[in-house]
Amino acid sequence: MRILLYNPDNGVTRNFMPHLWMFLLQSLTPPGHEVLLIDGNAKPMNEAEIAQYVRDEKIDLVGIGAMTRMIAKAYRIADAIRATGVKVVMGGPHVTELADEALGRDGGPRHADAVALGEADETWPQMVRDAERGELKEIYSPVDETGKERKPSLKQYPVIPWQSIDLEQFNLVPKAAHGMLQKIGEGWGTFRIIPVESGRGCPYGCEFCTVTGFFGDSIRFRTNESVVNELLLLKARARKEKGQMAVFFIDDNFAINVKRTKSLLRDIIAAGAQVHWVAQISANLLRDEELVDLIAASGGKWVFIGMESIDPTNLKDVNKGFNKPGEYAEVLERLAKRNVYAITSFIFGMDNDTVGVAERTLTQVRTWPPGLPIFGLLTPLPATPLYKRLEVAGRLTRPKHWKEFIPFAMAHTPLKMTIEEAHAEVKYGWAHAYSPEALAQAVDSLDDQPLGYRINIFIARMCFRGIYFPMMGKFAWVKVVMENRHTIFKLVKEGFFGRKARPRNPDSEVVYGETTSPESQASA
Ligand code: B12
Ligand code: SF4
Repeated sequence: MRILLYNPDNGVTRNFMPHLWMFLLQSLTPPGHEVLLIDGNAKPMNEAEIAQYVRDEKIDLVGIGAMTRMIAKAYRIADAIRATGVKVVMGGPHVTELADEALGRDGGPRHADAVALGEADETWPQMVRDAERGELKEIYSPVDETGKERKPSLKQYPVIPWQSIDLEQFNLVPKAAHGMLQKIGEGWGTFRIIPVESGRGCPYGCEFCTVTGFFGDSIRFRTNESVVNELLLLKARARKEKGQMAVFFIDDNFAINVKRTKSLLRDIIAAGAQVHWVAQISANLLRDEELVDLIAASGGKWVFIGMESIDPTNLKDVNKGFNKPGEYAEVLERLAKRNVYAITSFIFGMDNDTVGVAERTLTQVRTWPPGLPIFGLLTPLPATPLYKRLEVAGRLTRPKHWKEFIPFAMAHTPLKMTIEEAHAEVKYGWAHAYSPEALAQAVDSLDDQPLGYRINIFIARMCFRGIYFPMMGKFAWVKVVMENRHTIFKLVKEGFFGRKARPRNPDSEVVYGETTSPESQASA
């Protein structure tokens, strides 16, 4: 069969990174089939275009995966494909929770011929075989012989053939600059961020999160060797095509077992498998100095921290009381000392939030080392404890919010402000954290650092701004460049003429003998 795996676009940004599930299922497809991949974020297509593609390419089976926020688009695409007579199977967190919706068993229209519940590592090969024989069942669940749910072990993780996969659609370097940039240093002709998982599961059970329910509270890890080999493969490919490759460890909490994470990072260093990487780690686990040393030494550049709120009452309300706002600054300093920076994520619209929460949060953020703050709204995702609590309390204003996805819009009423006030807080957060003044301040606060660091944080901030303020077209970029022309001019001037020597911050350490040349930092 010719199988197409498709991920719909998120309707807001072009994703900076492809989705792992597509590569994983491609690698797990039984031999004898050809699998094509399309990520709508990199290759946008409307319903008519995808239907035409399916006809032109003579596709026999389509697999679609989507988070809740893209499910409406996923259903529209599925409908267009099914209208051509080709079968559609769906998987991912949303349809796992609401399989009846996808299968039209809830009174609504049917969008999928079959649904994979939960992790599909073991059920996907069966789905392919059944589809080939024309015997597709409606639901595939990962269960053992006795019918009990079984979470796949990651000990026998498939080798994803990164050396040969067509990654053209995921190159972040504009085509026009490709040739020229290939010649710079070790080569910048391509720059890709690749998702790699080292483990699955998180036992913390935060109220708004689907992870504990979906992946389970028992954590599973790949072997160190399998992760190290994957990194070596990626490094080799980057070298071969004179480009750069960074890795996003997509584990929900990369350091959930600190001992094991340290052992993995040590093995990465020992094998010379360091690439620049980013990972999600909760603040409580970053108290460990040795862990942070190893993060820096193994190539860690950015850590995503779900801070959620600076208010302990809010944190307790959403079962995230293990976050201690009092230690946020210390954690961020610990990272910054090793030139590792943080993407700090905040949620507004929590039950103890009142008007002014954005400014109160920013007041704290401004005292921290420069990072990438992001702001969202508390969203009741299906089947989460949060959804159930709000449903029981009759507080859901849009119980099926995913049917008509609106970015940055609440689906329930917070307790101490209105929905409109919560929206205004998010807008305030983004507008003030990413204003030209804030960007200039972030660059200036790294005055004792090499130029590469400062350019790095500036570019990262410009890109992150696009999460809230869409920057899809060329004009949007021209506007942002114009607004930030003073900072850009300053950085360019420094690049050409240098600057007066400034004392290096004695607190800023370089550990494990890692060099900090501007080039070595620019891809983080
Ligand atoms: C990496 C990641 C991202 C990346 C983007 C995605 C990417 N390019 O990889 C970033 C950081 C940008 C991101 C952002 C967001 N994310 Co996110 N993200 C993840 C994360 C941590 C890993 C995803 C992953 O690769 N998992 C590993 C793979 C193997 O698992 P999987 O995708 O579920 O696939 C398996 C099965 O689901 C199934 N499957 C999946 N698709 C298909 C398709 C078919 C046909 C079949 C048969 C099977 C199948 O088979 C796979 C193998 O078992 C997950 C949490 C998690 N651990 O999954 C959250 C998660 C997916 N994100 C989530 C959310 C909410 C978001 C945000 C909306 C957060 C926010 N408020 O802004 C944003 C929005 C994204 C956007 N703008 O598009 C939620 C989604 C919940 C839901 N019901 O939709 C998750 C589950 C985390 C959570 N807190 O609950 N995210
Ligand atoms: S720590 Fe992160 S992944 Fe774990 S339950 Fe909480 S939000 Fe979800």
